[in-house]
Amino acid sequence: ENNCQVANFQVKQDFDRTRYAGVWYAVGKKDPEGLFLLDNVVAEFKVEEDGRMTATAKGRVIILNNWEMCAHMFATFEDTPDPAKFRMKYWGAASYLQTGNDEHWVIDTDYDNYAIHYSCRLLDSDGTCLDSYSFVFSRHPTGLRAEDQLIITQKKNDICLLGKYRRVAHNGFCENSADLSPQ
Ligand code: AZE
Repeated sequence: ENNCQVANFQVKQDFDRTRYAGVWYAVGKKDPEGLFLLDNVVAEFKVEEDGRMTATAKGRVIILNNWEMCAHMFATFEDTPDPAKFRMKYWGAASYLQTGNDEHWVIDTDYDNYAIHYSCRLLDSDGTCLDSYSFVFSRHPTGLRAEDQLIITQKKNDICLLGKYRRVAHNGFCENSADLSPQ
């Protein structure tokens, strides 16, 4: 029992960033407050030559004035004493996209099929989280295998977000839409 204290949330033991690298399709998400990636979210993690983790991500967003577009995002990760906990600095290919510095915790992954990530943006004075987001990732755009769904449900419960996720659709928006941003 962790009483929803963020400090007590368990993360992946002996996290291996090399095995985590590659493409992940978001299949579920719990949104934070404010603007966020809507759907068609695909992330690609890399380990650079100096060992640091980086990522790119794409996803459909609607920004001011109801402008729908595919956001092309970049991220660098700062290591912490826990190998599964990072600080993620991120920015958009275009200046009107979001920039930020968020926690990036890998709660669980088997590296080959599923991963569940967690980020608390605002900690309450009682140690619970006031504003969080989380992605369930799959190596397969079609979704999670039945055997992985049970694990993910358990992990959602462990991080006090059970029932707060939505399915993330993949309909090719970020492949078919002209992405006018550089790179
Ligand atoms: C994440 C993991 C891979 C790298 C990045 C991720 C998060 C990106 C965002 C982007 C928000 C963009 C908005 C634009 C208007 C977690 C998928 C960068 C949170 C809201």
